[in-house]
Amino acid sequence: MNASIKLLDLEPAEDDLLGDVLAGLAATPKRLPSKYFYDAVGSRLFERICEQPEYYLTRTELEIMRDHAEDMAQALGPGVRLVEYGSGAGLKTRQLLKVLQAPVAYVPVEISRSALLASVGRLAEEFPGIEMLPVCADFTQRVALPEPGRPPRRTVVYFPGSTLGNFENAVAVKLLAQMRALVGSGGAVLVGLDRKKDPAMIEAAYNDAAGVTAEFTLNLLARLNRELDADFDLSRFRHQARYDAVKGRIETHITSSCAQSVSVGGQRVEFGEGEAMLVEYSCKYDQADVERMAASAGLVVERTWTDPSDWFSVQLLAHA
Ligand code: AVI
Repeated sequence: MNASIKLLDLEPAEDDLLGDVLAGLAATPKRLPSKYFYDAVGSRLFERICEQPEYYLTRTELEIMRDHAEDMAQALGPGVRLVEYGSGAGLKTRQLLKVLQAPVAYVPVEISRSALLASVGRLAEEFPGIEMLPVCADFTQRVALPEPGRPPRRTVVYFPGSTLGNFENAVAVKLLAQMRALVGSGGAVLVGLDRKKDPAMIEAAYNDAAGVTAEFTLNLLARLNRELDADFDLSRFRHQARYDAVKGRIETHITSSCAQSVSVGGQRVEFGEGEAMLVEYSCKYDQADVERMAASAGLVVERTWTDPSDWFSVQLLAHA
């Protein structure tokens, strides 16, 4: 590890894959946690999703960062301790770090130690003037922040990618409230959120023609075969992603094509023909939704940046 990188290891609890999966399969209706999509294969497939022509989210958020990062840096001001939820491997973080005014530290918070160290190592080379203080922790839990060499003027949590939209509303509000407490009264939260729009366009983003999203979804079952010695026959399950316009979210299911019995961790699980397991929500927000969600967490929207078509948004939230 680069000598200038100080890792704070909060030793997050290991995931209980078997326990979580058996609990989800015992529930009615069945469900599986979307966090388990991201093993090595799933993470590579997600990168490919981001390159699909139908998946407008990543491209559009990057466009917003390209066009408005300087304005965001101005709004954040000098001397920021920038905390990122996730490993910060992406271009969006680089665009922000490039333009921040004399930031005092960059603090990525990530549960995977290897992903964290790999990405922060690259960033340290690119930004030798910024103190790198990675924290190995589960950002859904309370996190203690490391103190930089220079005192920060304010702390800002950066949470790009509409990842907040993968949490149910109540959980998303809880996470925002935790971020509010973490940054303190002078701090802020900069969050990327996908917009509500033409349902056909949203559905296409989660049903790309090349079938990469379907492969990503079904990799969850392949992972259970690999890690829990399960015997899911992937050809007997299909990916289904539908937009619920009332709830404003994509609901992704894995649906059983026939009545079948599967062994998972030594237990038998029965599936009916057409039975669907919920595996992911991807929530979409109009500005009123963002304001409501922020208010429920004790925050207000200070600034909003969007692309010219208003497909995606980056929102600056501060203490109410
Ligand atoms: C990471 N997250 C914001 C993606 C999304 O759009 O909900 C995950 C994803 N699932 C299917 N495609 C992309």
